[in-house]
Amino acid sequence: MEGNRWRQALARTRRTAFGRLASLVGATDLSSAFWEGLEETLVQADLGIKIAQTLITDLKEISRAEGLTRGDQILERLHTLLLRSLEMVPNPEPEMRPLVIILVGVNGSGKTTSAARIAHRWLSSGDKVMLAAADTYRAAASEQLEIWGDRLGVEVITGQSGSDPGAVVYNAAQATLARDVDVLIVDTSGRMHTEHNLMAELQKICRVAGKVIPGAPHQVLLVLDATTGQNGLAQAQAFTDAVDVTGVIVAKLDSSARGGVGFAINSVLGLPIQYVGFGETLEDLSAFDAEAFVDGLLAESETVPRHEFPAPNPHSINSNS
Ligand SMILES: Nc1nc2c(ncn2[C@@H]2O[C@H](COP(=O)(O)OP(=O)(O)OP(=O)(O)O)[C@@H](O)[C@H]2O)c(=O)[nH]1
Ligand SMILES: [Mg+2]
Repeated sequence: MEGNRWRQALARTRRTAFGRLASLVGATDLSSAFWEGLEETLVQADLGIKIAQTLITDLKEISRAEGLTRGDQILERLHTLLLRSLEMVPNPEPEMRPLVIILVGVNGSGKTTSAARIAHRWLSSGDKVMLAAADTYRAAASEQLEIWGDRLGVEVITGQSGSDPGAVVYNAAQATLARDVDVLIVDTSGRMHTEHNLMAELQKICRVAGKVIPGAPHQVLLVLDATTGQNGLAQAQAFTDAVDVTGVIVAKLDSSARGGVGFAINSVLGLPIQYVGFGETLEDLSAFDAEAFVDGLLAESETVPRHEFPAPNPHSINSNS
């Protein structure tokens, strides 16, 4: 995804939180109001109190050590520190075939939509894809995935409503082998982090996949709803405890004013952000790009202070004088 799309995707977070930086930076000296305003901005973007405070402490230290006096200088350093905090790069896409990818997460986080978008990605790279509707709880869930399957031209393995999701995964894994499928993408039902039996069910789904296809699942992606911010992170922990999650999909970045939660994912969950979702179409999923992410958040606030605008060139042929 090019820079513009990232900026669009992050517009809400930028406007609600980081947009304030422009006026903060406009005020020249590094007063206590400046630092408070900066910390508030970071908290409002939902980076989490701990990260926000660490950033402020580090920035104050840097400004002392380097003798910085202007807001724009601090903003530059903030850019660097934010980028550095996104230390975990997305995992390289696994090369083995068949590849099994399982999507997990709380209710409504964006799993099914993400399953379709990931299918679209693999199709685009020339792989044969299959979808498994292991969400057998809601009758409408399989249907939703089948509609995506139709649109993508991809076979969807489903089960009876209320049936064992492990059985769906078993059938899908068998079908993957039988039909020489390259990538099997498993959509699971949403579950609350407190539902221990449903967490155990996820473990079973993973075990079943591994019994049919050795080494599977190769990717377990935890789908987080960016609009839930830090709250979503607290819930996510139960998933990383239950199964070997390999990475995070941050969905709904476009609807969120809490995109700053992205900065806490590495440190809190110990996981890389693999993809971000920024809309409802098949194209609206992108591999995570730390630089574009930080740029998208800070874009509009990187204004040149008034006194630094270049003086008009008196020799310019466009000069009015
Ligand atoms: N704006 C926006 N909407 C999204 C994004 N991803 C998902 N959605 C919407 O969020 C809603 C829920 O998405 P689903 O993919 O059905 O979520 P789910 O996790 O499968 O939900 P359950 O199966 O009920 O747990 C749908 O209306 C999606 O269109 C995104 O990146 N941006
Ligand atoms: Mg779903």
